[in-house]
Amino acid sequence: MIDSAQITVRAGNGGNGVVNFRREAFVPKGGPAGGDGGHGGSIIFIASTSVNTLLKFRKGMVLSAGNGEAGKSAKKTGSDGEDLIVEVPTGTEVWDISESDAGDLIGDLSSEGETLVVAKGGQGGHGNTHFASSTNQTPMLAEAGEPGHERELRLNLKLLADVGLIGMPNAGKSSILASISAAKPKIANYPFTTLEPSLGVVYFEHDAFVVVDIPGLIEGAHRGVGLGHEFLKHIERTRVLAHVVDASEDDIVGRVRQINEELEKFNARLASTPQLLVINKIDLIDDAEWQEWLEDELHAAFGDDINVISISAATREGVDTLIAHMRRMLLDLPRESPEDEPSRVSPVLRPKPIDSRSSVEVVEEDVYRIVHPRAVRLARGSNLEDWTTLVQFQRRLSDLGVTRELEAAGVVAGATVIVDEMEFEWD
Ligand SMILES: Nc1nc2c(ncn2[C@@H]2O[C@H](COP(=O)(O)OP(=O)(O)OP(=O)(O)O)[C@@H](O)[C@H]2O)c(=O)[nH]1
Ligand SMILES: [Mg+2]
Repeated sequence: MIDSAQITVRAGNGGNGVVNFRREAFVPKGGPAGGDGGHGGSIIFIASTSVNTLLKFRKGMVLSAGNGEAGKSAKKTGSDGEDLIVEVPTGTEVWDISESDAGDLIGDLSSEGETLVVAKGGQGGHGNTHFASSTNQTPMLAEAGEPGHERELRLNLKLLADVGLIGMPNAGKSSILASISAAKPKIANYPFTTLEPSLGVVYFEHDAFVVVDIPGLIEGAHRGVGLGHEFLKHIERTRVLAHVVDASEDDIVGRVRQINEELEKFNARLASTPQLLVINKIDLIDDAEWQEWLEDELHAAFGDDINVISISAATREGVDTLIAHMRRMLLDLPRESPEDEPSRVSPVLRPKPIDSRSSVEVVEEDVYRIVHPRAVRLARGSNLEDWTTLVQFQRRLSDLGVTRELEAAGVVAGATVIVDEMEFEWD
């Protein structure tokens, strides 16, 4: 089963660079002193085995990181926006679905502690100190911060079950799953009601674990008799097996043994998975001494250290104890050793470079738009209404190679040039 969530991630914008001059007595404008904007915070996912599901990512949720602060006077850089670090369950796949429903896989957080930058914060804009030169001691230009990266994500988590419910058909495995989780598996009084595995999340004391219910097993299941074989693989990686037996059947010891032989034949490792023996349907037994008698039988057959618990999925008798018992067994077991795989930091995913695109668009005859990202930020961060600033901006366009592109696109004196929300006449 796949747990899935769709969210929006919005990294912080870079802070604007500012235009500022040193104040000196008798000097109308001292040297440029406008500081740079701080960088926007990024959104970083970190894989954690202490989170089991994607439930906390509600539909339509927007995760955002802090914006960078604007630059200050005296060449002071604004402070950076705070990163947002979000724990996701180990095993989470991250898909970018901003452009298509199918999406692009941008990362797979498969080992504990692995991180992935899912939205990169915008760079802070340059303050006017950066635009000073030997010929220009009063730079009027400053750059706006780069917008933070925003994208739509789909998270997928292949739920790895912690506990597998096994046993003969009709023992009540699906009834147990339904009584301990919100799962709604089909339940009926005939064998092979369950045709494919279903999973449920069990909550217990601020914690959660995942239980899988598989079709019933019968003799020969390891060879593919019944439905068994195909589904035994679903419990190969569970850490605990809850072996369910119907209390009202005869020869309980023989039944338990038979299922264990099937497991052993399929995969020896399954036979050594810690087991909890669950005697279900005790509401059908009205003999007061029966339970004690059965436990003695089971201990005699399988040794004193087997775990046995008697319950009724129908009346819920013993069900809470069953949950606590499963949890205790899981706590006592080591996790699949994540230490084997050293945690690694994934490459930072940057917004797709727009460089490959042209810096100039022809809007209509004699109207051009500059889309060069740095030029746009410069226009946004400076006051182009001011004539001196505009002249400096045009000089800058030439340095950035934008003028050449405008000319190649056919711009002539008198044409309208648009940049960001500003329009001016080309001369
Ligand atoms: N009296 C009683 N009946 C139960 C109890 N638990 C389950 N049953 C009944 O036993 C029958 C089988 O239950 P399921 O939960 O479908 O059994 P299963 O082990 O999932 O069966 P398969 O999917 O066919 O392998 C149903 O009629 C249930 O209502 C119980 O504690 N007491
Ligand atoms: Mg079932």
